[in-house]
Amino acid sequence: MSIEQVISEWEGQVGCVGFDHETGAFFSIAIHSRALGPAAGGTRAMRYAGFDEALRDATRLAGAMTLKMAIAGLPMGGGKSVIALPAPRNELSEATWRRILEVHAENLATLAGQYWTGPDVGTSAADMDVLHERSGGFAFGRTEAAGGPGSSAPETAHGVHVAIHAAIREAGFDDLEGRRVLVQGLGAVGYDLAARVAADGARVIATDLDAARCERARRELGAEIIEGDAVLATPCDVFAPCATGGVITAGVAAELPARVIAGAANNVLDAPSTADALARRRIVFAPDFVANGGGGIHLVGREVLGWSPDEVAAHVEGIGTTLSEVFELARHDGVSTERAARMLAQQRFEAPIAAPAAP
Ligand code: HCI
Repeated sequence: MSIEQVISEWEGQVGCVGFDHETGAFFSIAIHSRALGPAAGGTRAMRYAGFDEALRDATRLAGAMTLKMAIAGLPMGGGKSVIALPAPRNELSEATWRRILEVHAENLATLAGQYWTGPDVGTSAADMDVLHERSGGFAFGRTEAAGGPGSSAPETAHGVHVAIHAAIREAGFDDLEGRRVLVQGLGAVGYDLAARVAADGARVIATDLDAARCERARRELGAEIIEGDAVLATPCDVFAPCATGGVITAGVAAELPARVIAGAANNVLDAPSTADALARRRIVFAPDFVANGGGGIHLVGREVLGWSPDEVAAHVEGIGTTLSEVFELARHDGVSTERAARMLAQQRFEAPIAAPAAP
């Protein structure tokens, strides 16, 4: 896909694009909306096939952030940073990574608070410490040692867990005892989620590219480990995508042997219309921008709204109520849950709840 196509197919702005010759990293910051407050969304740092792919990811993810903030009732807009790395993150030297963070921090400073970042794939709370310090403060999610609220992964996993419970009720079963839950991706969020459903008595099936993570899940959670290419053909009650986006295509939706889809990955569907095929098969899909909102609730709740950890947890529990509204609206209007969630986000977008001023 060309850069012209990427830009012409979306409604936002690209705040900053740059290439750093010293490291070979490509930087982009997409700002989808600032209607509800400054744009916010994480910094994703990984390898991409090309700059157009990186920019496409930034724009699509920024759009998802707008929906995520609106439906969670948070006073922020949607944005995202994507850094296309010159080599896999774990092969970069400390000096190269440091330089990449410094260039990114300069981009954040240029945007002067129109966009706030946070952790995402390939960046950590420790990286937010650097970005916060070097940008003049425009990063959420610093370590507790640096005065931040720490990792957003536990609250993201908490929210997905709440979403799974709301979705299984919609699918007609009340608990996870003996149910097969397939977790795709055992990163900080996926592993935490797998532990939560294992504690509910679920039979965990898991996969990850990293053999050590799989081994740990097998040992600690009794997980059955499967190959990555077996994921979409493995029968399960709940499929929890917690790795990359775009895993559910129309072809997958027609065949997936699951009753519920609820996970942490952003943009799980390749297109919103793919949800129609899931609805036809009565597969209950918890839209990702609702299910994975716990991280944003943690970061914005703690750092913008001044919430305590308990208040954050209570708002994350609210994801269950929101999903019940989504399911109800989908049933009432005869539309997919994705469509219903977008309608609900749009309503909240047009009538934003009163909230303290954003930073
Ligand atoms: C996400 O949910 O994908 C990221 C959450 C977030 C919220 C606010 C700023 C940065 C990241």
